[in-house]
Amino acid sequence: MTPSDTAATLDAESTDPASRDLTDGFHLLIDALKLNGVETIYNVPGIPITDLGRYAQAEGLRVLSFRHEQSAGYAAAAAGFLTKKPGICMTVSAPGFLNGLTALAHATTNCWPMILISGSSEREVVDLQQGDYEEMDQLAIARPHCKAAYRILHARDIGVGVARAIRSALTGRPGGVYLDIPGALLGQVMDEAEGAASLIKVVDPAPAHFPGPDAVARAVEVLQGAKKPLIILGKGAAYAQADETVKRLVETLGFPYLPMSMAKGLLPDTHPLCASAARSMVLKEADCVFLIGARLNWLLGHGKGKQWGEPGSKTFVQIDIEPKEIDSNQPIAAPLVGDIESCCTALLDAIGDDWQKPSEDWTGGVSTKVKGNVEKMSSQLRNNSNPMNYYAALGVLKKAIADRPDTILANEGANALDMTRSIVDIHKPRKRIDVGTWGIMGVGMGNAIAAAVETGCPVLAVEGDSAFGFCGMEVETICRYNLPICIVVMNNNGIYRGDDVNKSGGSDPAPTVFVPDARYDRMMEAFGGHGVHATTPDELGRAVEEALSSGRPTLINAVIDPKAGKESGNIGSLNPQSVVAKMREQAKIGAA
Ligand code: ADP
Ligand code: TZD
Ligand code: MG
Repeated sequence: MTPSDTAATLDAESTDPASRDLTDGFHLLIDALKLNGVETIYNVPGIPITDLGRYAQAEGLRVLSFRHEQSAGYAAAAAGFLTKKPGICMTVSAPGFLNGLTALAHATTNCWPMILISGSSEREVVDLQQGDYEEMDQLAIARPHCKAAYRILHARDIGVGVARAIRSALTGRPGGVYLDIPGALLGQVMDEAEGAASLIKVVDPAPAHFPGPDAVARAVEVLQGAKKPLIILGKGAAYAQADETVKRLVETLGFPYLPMSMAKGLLPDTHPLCASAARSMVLKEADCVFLIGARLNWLLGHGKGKQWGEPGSKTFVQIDIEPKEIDSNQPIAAPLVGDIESCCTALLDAIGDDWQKPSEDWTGGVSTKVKGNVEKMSSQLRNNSNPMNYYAALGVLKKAIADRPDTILANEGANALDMTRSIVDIHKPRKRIDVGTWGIMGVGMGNAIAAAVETGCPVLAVEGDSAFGFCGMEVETICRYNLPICIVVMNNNGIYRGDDVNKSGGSDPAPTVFVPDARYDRMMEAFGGHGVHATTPDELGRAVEEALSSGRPTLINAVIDPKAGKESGNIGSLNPQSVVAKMREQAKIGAA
């Protein structure tokens, strides 16, 4: 501890509100967060925020300490998605701040509300670059990676700073906000009554945005004109918590729909209009695509290319709260700029009793395709291959989630992600949380912890062995807080596959390969949780059932055939090597 840090740290007696007529930066910050409904802080302690965590806990906030800021930040981001309130992550300066910054950028990219609060060195020293302990111009570094960034220099401004952070995170398109807290701010004192009067309770931070009547009429006309319409539900629709209205709209329109990864369960994946199992067919054949809280970004091939059929064959309708999203990739014939609830309600009000659902030719054709593909898949899931492939293991996990539909599925990896997404049905809204817009590894434990903490529901975390490695130390956090999380590590000995070889013939393993037959279950045992080594679907099924019914922290090391995975999972076409291979193939054909 530095001398200035000691000076800034107040006597522990000051946690007793009755004995105070002065308040300080620590307590004003805590009071401002509490006044705005914050209940949980995800953090890693250290100078200058150690006492902030202690005082926050003393004042009734739940303060969860992680082993690495990145996981604490991912948990805060996930909390934002699940609760529609900003998740709060708290870190120390420079390195702790940078560790949390990836999560802040991830939250912003995913349009989730989150606030990263980082302690920082004094501005005077930072700006003259005089070499303070963990010195860094954090505000400048954070700014390009988030929606807004603020620094508070005076205790009397804490109320305004927190209010601005909360409103910025939530209003319009949600995102990450950075709040810079110099250590000296926390130690500032002021009159308690004046301090209390300076706090702001944010009123209506995410006001309803109604689409104009012209926009609604235009959208109804385009949708009614479609012969082969398709809805794509995105995680913006899941975030919006307009579940009943979205369901009513989809069913009233009678359009087949495709849920994006985290929109799965908004309507159950087993719903008669769900077209997930006919994805290629509907993307190719639809003449009108109605995007509800989904962007035409890389995850949808930017709305063009082979998977989308003939160029120019589609008309797009889009609901989004962010006006600049419209026309970002494809021309949008009928934009509805507003929040999901208001836009869907306006559409429902505008489509009269004379609404014509699409023809049976289209919807019947889609459901026949779905049924055929679901049947094909179910025979693949009933296999007892030894070692297990992804189908064998996931058939069991699909049943576990169907039996307990309140379980939240956290998921990451490459094959472990793509196969789980396509095999495991989700039955309720916001019950799946994964790698998001960036396809980022290492979010699994933060996502799982936030899911358990924020909802109280059991969590099943399906993790590639590589993905788990980015955040695995958080099993200690899970055990420490005794969270109802069952982790299944799909252990195929490596990234994508575990059977690659070093082509130089040298003794180093190939770059994508890990220690073979590692026992991840023992990591959980090291901290008092339950570890299971599962080599068959039966063993896996029993262990998952026991974990979900007991709520005991559990890690199941599921042994997967090292040859079972595909390079890069479903996104091999994004690998530059696939372009080189195609060019070589064409050159060979040309030469022959
Ligand atoms: P996915 O990856 O599931 O396709 P995206 O993250 O690409 O979803 O898109 C989510 C979209 O939802 C973003 O463009 C965001 O602006 C929008 N959005 C977020 N919240 C709301 C809301 N309450 N109302 C309308 N649109 C929203
Ligand atoms: N680093 C980060 C932060 N995000 C990434 N997406 C990657 C690296 C690259 N990457 C992927 O895109 S998937 C993956 C990596 C390292 C791991 C895949 O291996 P896995 O899953 O064991 O998690 P499977 O089942 O073996 O495919
Ligand atoms: Mg793997």
